[in-house]
Amino acid sequence: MRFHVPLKLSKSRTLKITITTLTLCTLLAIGYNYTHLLLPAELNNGETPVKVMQEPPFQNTSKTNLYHDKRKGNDVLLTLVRNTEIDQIVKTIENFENNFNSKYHYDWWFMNDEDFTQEFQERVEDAVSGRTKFIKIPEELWSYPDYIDRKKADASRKAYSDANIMYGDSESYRFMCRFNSGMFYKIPELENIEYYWRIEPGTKFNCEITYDVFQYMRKYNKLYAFNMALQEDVRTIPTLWNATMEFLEKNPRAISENNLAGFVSDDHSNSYNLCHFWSNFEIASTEFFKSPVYETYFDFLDHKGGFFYERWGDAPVHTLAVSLMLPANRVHFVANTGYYHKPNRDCPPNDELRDALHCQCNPHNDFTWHKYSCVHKFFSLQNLVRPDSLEHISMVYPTIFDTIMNPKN
Ligand SMILES: Nc1nc2c(ncn2[C@@H]2O[C@H](COP(=O)(O)OP(=O)(O)O)[C@@H](O)[C@H]2O)c(=O)[nH]1
Ligand SMILES: [Mg+2]
Repeated sequence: MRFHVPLKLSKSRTLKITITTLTLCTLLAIGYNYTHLLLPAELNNGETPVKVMQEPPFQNTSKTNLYHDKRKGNDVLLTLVRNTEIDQIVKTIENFENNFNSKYHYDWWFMNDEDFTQEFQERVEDAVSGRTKFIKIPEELWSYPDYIDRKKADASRKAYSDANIMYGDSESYRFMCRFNSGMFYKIPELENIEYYWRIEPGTKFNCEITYDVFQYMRKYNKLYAFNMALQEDVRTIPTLWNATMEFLEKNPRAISENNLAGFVSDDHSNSYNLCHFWSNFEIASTEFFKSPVYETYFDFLDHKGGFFYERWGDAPVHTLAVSLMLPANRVHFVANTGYYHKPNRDCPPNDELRDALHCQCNPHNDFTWHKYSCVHKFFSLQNLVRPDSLEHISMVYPTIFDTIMNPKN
């Protein structure tokens, strides 16, 4: 079954929706907190500070501050990891501390579906310059919902395994993808967390990150940040696009104006082009995921059963939501980090830029601007200048340019 949902709203339809929405909003505004609305107001592209808005997108309603420094938000580095991945995570922490966190000392929280061992906790605590927290995931966030037909799920894993699809036979991989899609922010410990930066064991950052990305996102009103983007194996998500179109047909208000629909579809929403933000690197506001629009979307997908009957990944699920349900200018591309997650690497192609960021990587191995990468689509779609040289960065990201030229020690 095909669904044709106009992902870019027509002018007359936009006008009708605007008038209806304005009327409704006026009525609802009295006594209704702004933070309860579906999605926040939008801004112009680029480095537009929050202060130009009439109201901040989300208010910090949390009573407790995580950090003594009140300028900081309740932001944490966040890692889902197994005890067996201790060596990989310690290496990643050391690398990330060198290139970012030794300047900012953010807390680093770890999540696991099992208890963390004493050894794991001690080695990790020694490596992190901020504080650490070790969280055992509640079982209800890492298991089958009762509407899933377990026999059908078993049969699907067998078929995926026979077809030699990566992680095809793995039950835990499916729990992990569902957890990362719509569960992690429901962990009670994360209730007051504003932005998180997801970091996986085994990943590397081979360039210096010269600015506080959390504060940058807050200042410029960004809700989601990515670094690499590529195409998904279609066999893992055969029905995800149609399920998403069906959801949007039932919930047209979930579609954002000025969205990134062109990032995920090349044929006016007939099909998914498989581009997704590679979510092993992800910085985002939990408020986006906690918003009614995302929650309704996740719940709809969860009832479809594709996390278990297929092998839906959290990357395409997050990407479809971000691309269709947020204005494009809420999305930030974190450039030039020298990021590595097997098998792809980022490495700034420009010599001057690589030197300025003390990158330790080979530009010939760069995937970010490779033709198979989806990153160029994000830029061409919006007619944005690529941040691929110092000159370009100074034009489009002047505050980031300043931090490169005057690095914090
Ligand atoms: N605690 C725990 N973490 C897991 C499990 N499976 C995957 N992860 C974590 O989830 C993230 C993604 O898994 P990974 O194996 O890297 O998948 P890939 O990046 O898609 O190849 C990593 O941070 C893993 O450490 C699991 O069964 N338990
Ligand atoms: Mg991984």
